[in-house]
Amino acid sequence: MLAPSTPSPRLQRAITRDVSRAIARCELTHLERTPIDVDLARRQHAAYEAALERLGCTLVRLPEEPELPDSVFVEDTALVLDEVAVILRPGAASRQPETASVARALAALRPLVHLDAGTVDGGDVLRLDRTIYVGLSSRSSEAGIDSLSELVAPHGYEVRGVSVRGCLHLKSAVTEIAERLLLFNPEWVDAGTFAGWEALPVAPLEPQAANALRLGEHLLCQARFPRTAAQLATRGLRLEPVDLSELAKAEGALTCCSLLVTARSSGAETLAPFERT
Ligand code: CIR
Repeated sequence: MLAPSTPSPRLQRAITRDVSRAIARCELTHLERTPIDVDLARRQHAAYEAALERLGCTLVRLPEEPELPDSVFVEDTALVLDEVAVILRPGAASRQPETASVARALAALRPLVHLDAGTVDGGDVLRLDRTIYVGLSSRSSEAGIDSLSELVAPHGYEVRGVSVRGCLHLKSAVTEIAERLLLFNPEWVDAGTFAGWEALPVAPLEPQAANALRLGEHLLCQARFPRTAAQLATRGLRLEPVDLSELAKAEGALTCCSLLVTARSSGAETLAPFERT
């Protein structure tokens, strides 16, 4: 059980989607296929959603997509910035139909633009201030990065490609965990890429621990990586362990199961009332 927590300072919505009954047919790149217990995956996913709610998010829950095995991993379909939401083109063809329903949900919250060349998975996108780093992975292409760059440059963002190795996405290798602080796996990405940011390495026995989800002062981390959690605790981070071990068999982690949409202090979107779907 998570301890009661104060909400994140800025209200935000979290778009999520139920685990597909077809998840056994998910894309796999670095893992062997093993049986996935759909009911357990759904229970764990529900606990993840509950943690998001406890920490101040209002959920926008999209209905299950029975024919789209990886559709629970909504992060890969879009990049949400304060100014605009970019509807991406996932690198796996089986995942490209996932974007339509996410675009419909985002249309109420942000102006939309669409990647129109190449491919980019949201899991490859790490925004740090006004720089958007994109992993040069098997899913995200140079053409996609160029297209993204054209779409966000008018809003003052610079896009940079980043080499990654040995993992699915850039955010498998590195995530932002606190103010000017990153968590990373030195085997998969070079921390020197992120000038001006302190980078903590994961525990060597926990290579997949670098994917954590920052929610204001709180950090959702994966319960199955206690060594890394112990290191993070020494930094005074407010950890919220979550168990998504069943979705890990589909190469999913924490950031990939939600799209966070921060309420803007100005603009068309209003803070209340939040709709619940
Ligand atoms: C895939 O290979 O596309 C899915 N099985 C896993 C996607 C995980 N997404 C993410 O980390 N952003």
